[in-house]
Amino acid sequence: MEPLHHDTSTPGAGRHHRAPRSRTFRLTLAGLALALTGTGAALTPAAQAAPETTVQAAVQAAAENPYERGPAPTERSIEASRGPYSVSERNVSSLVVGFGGGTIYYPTTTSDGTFGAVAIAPGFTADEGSMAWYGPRLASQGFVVLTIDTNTRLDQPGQRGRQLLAALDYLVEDSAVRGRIDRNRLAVMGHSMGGGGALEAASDRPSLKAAIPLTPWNLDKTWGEVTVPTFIIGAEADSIASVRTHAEPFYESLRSSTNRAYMELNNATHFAPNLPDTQIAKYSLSWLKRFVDNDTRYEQFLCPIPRPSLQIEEFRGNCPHS
Ligand code: 9J3
Ligand code: ZN
Repeated sequence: MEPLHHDTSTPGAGRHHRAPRSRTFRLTLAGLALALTGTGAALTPAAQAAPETTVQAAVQAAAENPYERGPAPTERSIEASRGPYSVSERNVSSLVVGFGGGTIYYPTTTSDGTFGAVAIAPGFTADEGSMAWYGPRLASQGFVVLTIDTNTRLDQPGQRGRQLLAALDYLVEDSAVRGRIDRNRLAVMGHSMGGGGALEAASDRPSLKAAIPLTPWNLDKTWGEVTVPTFIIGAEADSIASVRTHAEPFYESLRSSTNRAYMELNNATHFAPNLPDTQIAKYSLSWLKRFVDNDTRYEQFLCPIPRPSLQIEEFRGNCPHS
């Protein structure tokens, strides 16, 4: 549907562009600092000034964003069906407490630091298989992903929200991959009642870094208490969770001071999020990278606000701000 009002920001407002920094550069920082410290003792204070300034600038740059993973993105890389990381999988037993089990998809390497993590819930009557495509798609770009089954397939959005949070707790506290995860960089996604659950989770746990409700369904229409950066995706032809009574009012109820965006898939149905979709993938990835990894290299895909296209009926949002 067409927006009642646009929330696009002034071009350039709140944007900050920085030159991309490569991972290799950061990995060599410690060595660089050590080398300079070692030789520094023999130098006069004047001679030290230049290299020390260089080191400080470099250390500051790394400290500004220690969470970047993978090479600088391109339109092609965010649309690709796989990113740069090889992906491994682990089953999570349905006997686990707090949610219904599921599958963890994670970057195989242990030589690239820790990763952010995202728990993903399915919709009413569905199981984790309906969300399986997000696992390797996002993990291969540098996230630990847990697609969950709910305790029962009839669980409502509030229950799905609590189960998403239990799944994140399990990931960072008990899972076999807990050592690979940065416990302070967590996100939730979900489809339909699972998307309604993602909103519930964001409302209940403001420390989350991102929420992405996909054709969300919820009886609660007002989410003004949410401060987690939230990207809502609706489908124009959704007759189960119509954008008029779900995705759009959910988005509009978010405060404009909250990082928020709304994308509506042109001509798409309620079940569009259950099959690989380039628009969902590229903008969800950009949202997770921008807000879970603080990776401003991905801001170019979110700001200026993407224009409508054959695939996108409309896009609303405020450009990412802190
Ligand atoms: O999770 C969903 O697909 C919710 C849509 C639904 O069936 O709601 C009706 C009660
Ligand atoms: Zn619309």
